[in-house]
Amino acid sequence: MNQANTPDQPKPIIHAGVSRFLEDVQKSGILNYRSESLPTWCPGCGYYGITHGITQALSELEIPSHELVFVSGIGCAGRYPFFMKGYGFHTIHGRTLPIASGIKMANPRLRVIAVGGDGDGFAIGGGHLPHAIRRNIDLTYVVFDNGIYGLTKGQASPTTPQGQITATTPYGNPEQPLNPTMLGLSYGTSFLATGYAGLPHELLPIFKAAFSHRGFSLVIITTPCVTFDSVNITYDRFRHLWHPIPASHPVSDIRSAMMLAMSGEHYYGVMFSEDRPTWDDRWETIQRNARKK
Ligand SMILES: Cc1ncc(C[n+]2csc(CCOP(=O)(O)OP(=O)(O)O)c2C)c(N)n1
Ligand code: SF4
Repeated sequence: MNQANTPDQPKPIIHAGVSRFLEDVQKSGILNYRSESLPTWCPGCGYYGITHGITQALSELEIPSHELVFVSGIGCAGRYPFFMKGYGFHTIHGRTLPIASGIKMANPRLRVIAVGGDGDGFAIGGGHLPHAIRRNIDLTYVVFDNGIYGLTKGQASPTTPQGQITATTPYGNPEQPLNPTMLGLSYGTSFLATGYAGLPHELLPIFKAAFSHRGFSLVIITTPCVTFDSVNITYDRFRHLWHPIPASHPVSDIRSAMMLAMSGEHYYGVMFSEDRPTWDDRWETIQRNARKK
């Protein structure tokens, strides 16, 4: 029997609170930035919180989805472009930033958002970060930092703490982890913000600031991998560890930003921001000078 011939099925009962929540989600406009494909991430993965923050910011800034390009490498985070409305490019492992840079250089009118895991960005792709930063290409790079390789089932990554037991370090990780925030600041990024996926509402101002910044904006979001990490970045452990960046922090002062980055505390917010010519600005100047000769 096909569906058209089946007798009317009873409608599912939706609790009034849930129904109100669904209405609010519809009204918020965030679904305008989500594709038809539902995310395949594990229930409870921090990536849902990050997606909420990004879509909220895009919606509040009223960025049309046809101007957006989401670029990713490989990993659970790499699946991101499938779940978003806009152009998408799921590239190869670690090559997120060269592809994203090329897209922006070829069509500066596009808004390019590159995303990837800590493995994609700091291990195999680690050599590309300083160059995207020093060019100050006008794009946003969001690192979903869960301190582990999620897609390949829980191997140690460049941000796994020393001593942590993982699939590749059964007797404890012998290596010292990177400090991604210090890395971005010392390479000279013109914008750096940090956040925590377990505080999704706090991500809204962070992404709004990043998407509004002219130049390279690096956003590092700490996020739980609920399937392969039960000891380090867990909702229980991180619940009370996060503080907003103090309002008195001078955001264009690199030394103060570095002090925050080295403090060992978990801060969320915009840590550093400075207006500088972008790659496009310099390219225009070169073209003008070349025409004069
Ligand atoms: C050249 C290459 N080397 C290794 C892999 C296997 N691989 C796929 S994803 C991945 C790491 C994923 O970890 P991360 O980037 O942190 O993203 P997550 O899955 O945690 O979101 C690795 C090693 C690959 N696909 N290609
Ligand atoms: S394996 Fe980890 S990072 Fe990947 S979807 Fe599941 S919880 Fe998220």
